[in-house]
Amino acid sequence: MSYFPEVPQIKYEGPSSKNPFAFKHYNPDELVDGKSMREHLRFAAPYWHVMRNVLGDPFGGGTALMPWDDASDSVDNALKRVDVFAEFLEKIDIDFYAFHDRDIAPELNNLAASNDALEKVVAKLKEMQAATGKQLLWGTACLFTHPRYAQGGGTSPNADVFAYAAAQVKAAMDATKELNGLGYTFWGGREGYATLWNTDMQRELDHLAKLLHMAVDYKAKIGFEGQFYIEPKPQEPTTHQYDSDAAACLNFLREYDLMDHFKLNIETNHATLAGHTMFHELTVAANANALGSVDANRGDELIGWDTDQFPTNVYTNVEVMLVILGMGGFTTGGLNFDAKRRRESHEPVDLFHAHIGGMDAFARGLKIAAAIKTDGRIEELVKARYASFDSGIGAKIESGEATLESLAEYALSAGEPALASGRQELVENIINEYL
Ligand code: XLS
Ligand code: NI
Ligand code: NI
Repeated sequence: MSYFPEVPQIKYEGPSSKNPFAFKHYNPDELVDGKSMREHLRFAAPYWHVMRNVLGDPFGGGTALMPWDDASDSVDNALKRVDVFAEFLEKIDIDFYAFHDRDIAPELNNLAASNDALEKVVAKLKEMQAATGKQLLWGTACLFTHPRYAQGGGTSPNADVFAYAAAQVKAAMDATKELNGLGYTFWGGREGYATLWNTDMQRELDHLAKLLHMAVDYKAKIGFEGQFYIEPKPQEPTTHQYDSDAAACLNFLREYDLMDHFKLNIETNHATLAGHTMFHELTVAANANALGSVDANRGDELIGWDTDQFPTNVYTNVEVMLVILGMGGFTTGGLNFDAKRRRESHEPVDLFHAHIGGMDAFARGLKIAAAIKTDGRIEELVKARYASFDSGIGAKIESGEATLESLAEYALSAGEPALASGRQELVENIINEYL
């Protein structure tokens, strides 16, 4: 039984191919910088967008055609989706996936029933993994959809809600461990606030840290070896999300003594919502040795929300891959397409067009980033900009030998500093040689 009968196995056909169901640039076994593209890019498909996103927007309901789905909350329906997802992963040739507990299994009338449903679907996912070799990049708990989480999960003013959230995190961690997940993500769904007039910010942050410490303890207790991630986002759904950007997350992790246990999962559209480039957010995380994984998507310059579009901007992908190559590649993480089709692209085949586009655009990003690295001219330019710190007074500043007094004395005799050009346009020209 095929759920995508009109879609063949997607294979690499090269840049001259006009076949919409073929990769033009993603050639999984091709070596780039000594590693296959498959190993570099570690693509993952998110269950929530591929299997559960009906493509609604604030002004209208879902449009997505899902002929396999009876739209019910039954466990049977959930189990059937696993078969559909497996066919999707196989045909598109994506090795990893990610999920929220409530994407894969329904939320039922009470927690025990929901936990039970989750276990049943996890058992089926385990079979699917064994049969296909697919791997779980990360799991997570959905602490934002149900009305009980309207005022937060770990930051809810209601202790019973906190307890419910903790129970869900526990079950989702159990599920992730059972599936040998390589990671577990905390995206602060509604961990933030709308107005400070009704909010005790300090107390909420303390509670969030408590929840994360409980997760760290439980992780050790059950022997789950996956990597924990925090995923920054500045707003949406709340006005002020606590995990607003990479720097805020790092500060939170340091303040609450969690730095050893977490890395960051950086999402492109969240970076732009925070008023940063993805390049900036990745660099902040990588500098702290805390860049773990990527939610690869993009926003729309003209719409100010998390549009979660497919990452087809090659320029951005070059920047992403430069940072990833610079840190020596992913370890537990990968490129998770936290992206959905436009509401107008409602046919099942559009799932394939969407992912083919993202994979090809990232394959180009990887190849161009590797070429720019090998070329070395940009690296040289950057090095040259800081050359005055390599010796003399600059070296003394970096080594800590210099003091305000010694520098004041130096500046008096050295005269007015002579600046060299930043050469931004030259750098941009070199990048465009490769695009
Ligand atoms: C929402 C987030 C979410 C996380 C997983 O904006 O991107 O999808 O990745 O909870
Ligand atoms: Ni995300
Ligand atoms: Ni997002």
